[in-house]
Amino acid sequence: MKTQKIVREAQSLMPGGVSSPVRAFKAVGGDPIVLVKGKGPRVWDADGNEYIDFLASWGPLILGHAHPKVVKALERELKQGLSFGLTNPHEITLARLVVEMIPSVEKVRFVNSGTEATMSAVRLARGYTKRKYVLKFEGCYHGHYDSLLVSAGSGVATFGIPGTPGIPEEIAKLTIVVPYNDKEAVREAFDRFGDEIACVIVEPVAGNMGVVPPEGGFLKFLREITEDLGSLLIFDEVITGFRLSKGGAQEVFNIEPDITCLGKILGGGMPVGAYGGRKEIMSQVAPEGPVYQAGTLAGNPLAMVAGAETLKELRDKDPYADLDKKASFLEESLRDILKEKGIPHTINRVGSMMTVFFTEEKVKDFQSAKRSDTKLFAKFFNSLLSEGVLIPPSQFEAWFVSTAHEERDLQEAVEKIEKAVRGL
Ligand code: KE4
Repeated sequence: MKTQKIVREAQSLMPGGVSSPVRAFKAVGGDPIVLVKGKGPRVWDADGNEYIDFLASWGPLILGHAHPKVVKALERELKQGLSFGLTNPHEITLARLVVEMIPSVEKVRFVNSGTEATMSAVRLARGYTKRKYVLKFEGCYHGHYDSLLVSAGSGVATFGIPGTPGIPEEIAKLTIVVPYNDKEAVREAFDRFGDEIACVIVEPVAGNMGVVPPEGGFLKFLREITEDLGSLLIFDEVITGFRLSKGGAQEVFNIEPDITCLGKILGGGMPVGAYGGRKEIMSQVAPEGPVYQAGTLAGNPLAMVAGAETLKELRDKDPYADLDKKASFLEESLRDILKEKGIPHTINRVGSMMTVFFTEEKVKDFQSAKRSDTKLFAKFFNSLLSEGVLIPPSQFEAWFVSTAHEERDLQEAVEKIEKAVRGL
């Protein structure tokens, strides 16, 4: 088996044999697969097995794998060189698309990952407000920046504790962690720390505890309380940006954050992150202002070109109603299959991102998500994999439907899911 050989060699050269922990399949057991090719809605592993893909590289591939327009644009640009380290025209093309599509963004800075985007946004918020506390939500993941890799402390609205070794508690203490969708807890945090909170950072639709939508005016509440108390509202739209609409979650929910973080789809599969907002805030970013942030490969021409082709396709084709229809078919079919088999479950879906939880209760925050049967999820994942369907190897992630998933692909996926569930 080529895969096993590759995995063994990888494990001898890289921690856990991976470039990112979740790829080691620890949450679902068994050997990870190694992917070598993607085309449209499908991927192939090192042993030639084919999968209908709902991982979509964790979200970027809303147009499917190797979209012809993206590949052609990269081939053209490649011949011009790979990187210059000075401004290139493609940065301006992508910046103009971001400003045109994301309602709250007047100016944008490109970085190389979602983590860099959220890290820089928090530093900007602290620099702009001259305050030090950050408020985040349990179960929301914003990349591996120290101040955001913080778990909830004991009791509600208290100081955070390090989410991993290597983060000094002095840093974790500057982050307050409260439950998602819990307005009372947010109010309590502001009662305690109000005029010292630099920013509230939130996934406007959570994707990292599995999909959990905002409830009962949660986002409007965050917008109002931050406005009233002089904190900045940061929308981490690394997943939802260009996923839920051309203007991301902020367009769907009609809420304008102060800073928006972007990534994933923004690069169309190439490494790109960004943060942006009103000119008045972004003018604080070096060299225009004093808040420092930099990056050797930021604005890389190849990455800019891949992102621009992707966003142009989304802007011009506006596929969101169709994506919603396709994902609704997948959701309803999955629901019927699990009901038929008598398996307790709940499915959360917003547009073309969804998660099935094996629990009967409503999943509205991380605690309820964690009460789902993750052992059954692991069996479900591996059963699907052996039938040729690839979903994220973790209960606390989102499935993604792309424009490349045609009806026949979804029908085939449903048949495979039906077979996989029969075997549970
Ligand atoms: P990156 O640094 O991985 O590009 O982005 C960090 C990040 C920021 N904000 C949100 C809402 C995110 O979802 C992410 C990264 N997402 C995870 C999975 N949901 C990436 C997969 C991985 O860690 O390997």
